[in-house]
Amino acid sequence: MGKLVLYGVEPSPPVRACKLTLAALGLQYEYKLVKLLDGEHRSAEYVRKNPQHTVPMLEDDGHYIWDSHAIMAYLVRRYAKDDSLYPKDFFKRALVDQRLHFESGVVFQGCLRNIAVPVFYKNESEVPRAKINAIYEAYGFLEAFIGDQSYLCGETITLADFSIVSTISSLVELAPIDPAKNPKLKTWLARMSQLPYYDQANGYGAQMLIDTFKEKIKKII
Ligand code: GSF
Repeated sequence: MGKLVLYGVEPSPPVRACKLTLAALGLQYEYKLVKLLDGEHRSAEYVRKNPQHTVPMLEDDGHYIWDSHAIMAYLVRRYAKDDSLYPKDFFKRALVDQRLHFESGVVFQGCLRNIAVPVFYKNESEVPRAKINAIYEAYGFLEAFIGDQSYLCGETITLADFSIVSTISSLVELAPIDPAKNPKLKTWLARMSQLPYYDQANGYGAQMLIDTFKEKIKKII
């Protein structure tokens, strides 16, 4: 096994999803902080490795892999002792994949980035109500996905849980989960936060992002 290096920054949800996966797998890795605000991710050296200049990025044995979902799936395929986090069974894997794509398109891009980009990069301090409503719509979908299960894809934890908790835990201040409307989502989030490695891998970074949102967002319009 080569030395694993994760490039990232704490508040980033997809970085935290990778940290959860690495912790769940018990893998040792070096963590390299990429100072996004100083533009480190746009340096010639970083762009040579990842032309999309995003974090997270994983380095393994001279290979560079980015997009959290690709990184998490790679880590399980390569290093996990069993396939429980990302089952080989066709139907079980299709379900995990559906949730991972849901995180990528609907939750991360459609909810979180849609709010964060104007706030962080254009200094906007007002968020249109429609963007908050999009979060509640996503909560509704997740409520249905969880159903009577303990986790998003059944009774055992999968990569889908790590991916989706990274974003949802960052949105709960902007859109508090109403236990009357989304009881299953609320219980699932509480269950996830009980993981022994949760705070270190996700909780602290989520709070950092929440604090920045609080500081910059003055009003929902
Ligand atoms: C998202 C990566 C991303 O946008 C994934 O890895 O899951 N779908 C991808 N990362 C942001 C940081 S953040 O918002 O989490 C990033 O790297 N932005 C800097 C840039 O230049 O895009």
